[in-house]
Amino acid sequence: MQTTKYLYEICKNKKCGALALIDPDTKNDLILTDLIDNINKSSFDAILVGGSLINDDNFDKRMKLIKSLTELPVIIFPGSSKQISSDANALLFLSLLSGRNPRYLIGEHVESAPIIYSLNLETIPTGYILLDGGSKTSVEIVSNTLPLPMDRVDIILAHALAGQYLGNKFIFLECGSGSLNHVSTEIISKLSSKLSIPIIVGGGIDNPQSAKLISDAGADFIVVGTYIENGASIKELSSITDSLNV
Ligand code: 1GP
Repeated sequence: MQTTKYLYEICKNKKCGALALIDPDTKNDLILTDLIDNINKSSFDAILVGGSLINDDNFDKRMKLIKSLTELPVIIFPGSSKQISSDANALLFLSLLSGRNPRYLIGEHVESAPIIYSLNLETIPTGYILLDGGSKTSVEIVSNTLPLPMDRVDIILAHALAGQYLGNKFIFLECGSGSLNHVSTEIISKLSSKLSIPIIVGGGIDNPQSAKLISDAGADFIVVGTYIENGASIKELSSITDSLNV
């Protein structure tokens, strides 16, 4: 099954799905094996792989390893056009809509398109909106763009609607890895009442209470990264994924 279709099926059948995020550059292979094992046993629906600062050799090598360790779909969440691998099931084709840096609106896309074509890799067009989660994140620094303030729901909604009208299949609301605050429930419920495409919410989600609030507000997927990488147990991770659908 195509990965986009698989994700849309989850939106139809679950209140909220769960995506695990692995940054493949910052750890050795032994830790990576343990992390994937925890993810496999904690009811996640897919694994995102990517990061803002990854060197190319490691990316390909670690993608292969991750793919060999899981039955879950593995989706590239690219920090740049260099992060492409034929081992992935699909790639989020991200447009950084909250910024005005042409490199992340079209530049990286043009550079990666011929490679994606030659690998016959499935792309998932995704409008990516960076929000101010209270700490300066790698995405903000590396992309040289400013996050949108979380109290400007009208502006955030305008960006999300523009993303939908441009043909994106998902809107990804991002507070950044390890952010102090996760996306507010006010933003999620406003956007979910206006958009007709699913919403992915990531950044700073590290407990079942927050995950449930985000799910109740109308998110279609949450993303958990730092909590997994900090060594959360299967029990702790399952308490998050379980809380999404009650
Ligand atoms: C970052 O949204 C993801 O791009 C996940 O954030 O690492 O804070 O879980 P965390």
